[in-house]
Amino acid sequence: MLEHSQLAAWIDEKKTLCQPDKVVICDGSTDEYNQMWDLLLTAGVAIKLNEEKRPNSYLIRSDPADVARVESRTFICTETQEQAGPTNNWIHPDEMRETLNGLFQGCMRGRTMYVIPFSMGPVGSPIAHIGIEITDSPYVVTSMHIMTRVGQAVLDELGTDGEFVPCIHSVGVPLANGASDVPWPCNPENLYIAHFPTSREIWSFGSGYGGNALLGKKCFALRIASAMARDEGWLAEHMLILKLTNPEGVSHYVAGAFPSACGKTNLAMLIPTIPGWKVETVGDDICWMKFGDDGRLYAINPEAGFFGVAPGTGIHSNPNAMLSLKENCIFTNVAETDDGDVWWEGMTEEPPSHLIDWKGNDWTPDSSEPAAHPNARFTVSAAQCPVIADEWEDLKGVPISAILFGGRRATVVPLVNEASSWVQGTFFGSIVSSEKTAAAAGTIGELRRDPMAMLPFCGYNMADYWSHWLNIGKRQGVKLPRIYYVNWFRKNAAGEFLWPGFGENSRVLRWIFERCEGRGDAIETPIGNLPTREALDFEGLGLSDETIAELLRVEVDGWLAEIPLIEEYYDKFGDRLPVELSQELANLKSNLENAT
Ligand code: O2Y
Ligand code: MN
Repeated sequence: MLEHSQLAAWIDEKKTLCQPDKVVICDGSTDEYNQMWDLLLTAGVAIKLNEEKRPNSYLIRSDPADVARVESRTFICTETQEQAGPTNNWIHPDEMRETLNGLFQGCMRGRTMYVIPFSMGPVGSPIAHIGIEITDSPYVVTSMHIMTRVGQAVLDELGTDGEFVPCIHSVGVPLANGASDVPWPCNPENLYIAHFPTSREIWSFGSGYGGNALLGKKCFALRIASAMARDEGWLAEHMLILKLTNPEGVSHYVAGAFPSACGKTNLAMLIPTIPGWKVETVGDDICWMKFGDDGRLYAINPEAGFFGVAPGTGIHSNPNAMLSLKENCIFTNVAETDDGDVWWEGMTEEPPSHLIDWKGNDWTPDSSEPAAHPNARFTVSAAQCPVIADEWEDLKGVPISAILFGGRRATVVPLVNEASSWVQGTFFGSIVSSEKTAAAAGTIGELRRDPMAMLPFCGYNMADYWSHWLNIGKRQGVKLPRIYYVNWFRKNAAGEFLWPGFGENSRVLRWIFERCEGRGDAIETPIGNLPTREALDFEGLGLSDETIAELLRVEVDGWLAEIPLIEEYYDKFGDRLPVELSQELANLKSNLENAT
């Protein structure tokens, strides 16, 4: 019996719309988790992995047509197109509601409607928020168990009239008159991932995969939460959160926004190479920050698990992720080994001699296709990470000292650059870009602007989002984090990386730590504050003087060539572009011109 009348009415309304055979209110228990796996095993979509090798873990193979987030079918439904902005797909809310009501009509016939009460963030935290996801996918139920906090504690926290974000999801394949099911039902021809920022609702139809279906993650914790944060004066960001501790035991918390394929999870779990320093993980993907009474920004990781990309994750690239994956995991679209375990490209140097690939076919190293899908995922509780910070579930959050923005740039952007103000830091975030890799559509090396790594995740006009960042900086009596633009991916003329990356990134983190402590030398340059040669520890890296100079160089010509590209990008936002950002761009230009 639900005590929250608005919630009960919403569930009733959706039951009438979707016409499921039955309704289950999820309690988040282990029994419920196991029941879902029994269903998925019987449906033939899941495989229980070898208990000796990978206890309590499962492999799932999705339909090959349903393997990733689909940005082209992701919509922000605001009253006007301008409110959604030039970087989002827009459909008017009335039109979208009509379409969705048509699609959802009877869409759960022959299925069970699961109602998942979930908290994004530790239950009871003033930074956390609650959602209710309705879904007809048992796979979504299992994943939500790991990725969020599910169950009665959430309903208790909601009480009789607490606020929740209603999220409704269907795979979009009703089973009429006892029709038989397929292992992974989905409806890619009718795909919609729709967000209504004004009424704070999410509707998702046609996909059972990842960010399309686990609505707490990108849909709620970023797209809807970014609009909530704008209205309520906080920040919902696509950022990792790490705790950095020096040999004396002093700690600072750092948040970092990086576009995909820039090693965000690896950085969140980094093992420092510099003696005595320690990195611990608070979160690997999303960060919610609200002001504390002391004027500092306090952050929580709203998620409870990691939904990490498997290919490329190995004992050398990310030992802590691999250690997290010992047991109690879900693997999606990875390959299966002959002894009932999992494998993916990059897990070991040598591939096994035989595998079953992500599509269920025999695979050998001679096969022309990868064994695991490039977007294959692991799902695991964050609590299993060997370097999870003790305070990762603190209700009050952790105080953020520094924010990093980063992209993948072979040229122009130096190893690290400190903003001299919040406004300049916001400018840095607004111009974040990455070179396209072979994995992305488009010309290799072409720049994709991904402001604050939020391009696919900002729930409203990006220019208004920048204004919100600037407004955060205008608040009285606040002590804001310092902002840094980092680039681990600079290359020389021969196309070789100049910086070793991985654990060596701790050397850059150390300089940032020292700057937060009021130490660490920097020189003011036309582009920001760069570390002096002596302030960064290059000891033992074997880098030549030329390489070090190149990593810390102000590439004046490269920056000057970039100015018109930034101008062109900013032009997209018309008069909504905050004047502070065009002013920063103008300052940068004149600083560079004066330097020539
Ligand atoms: O393809 C998906 O649904 C996953 S996307 C994803 C998952 C975990 C963390 N980040 C992302 C992302 O796209 O940024
Ligand atoms: Mn992400």
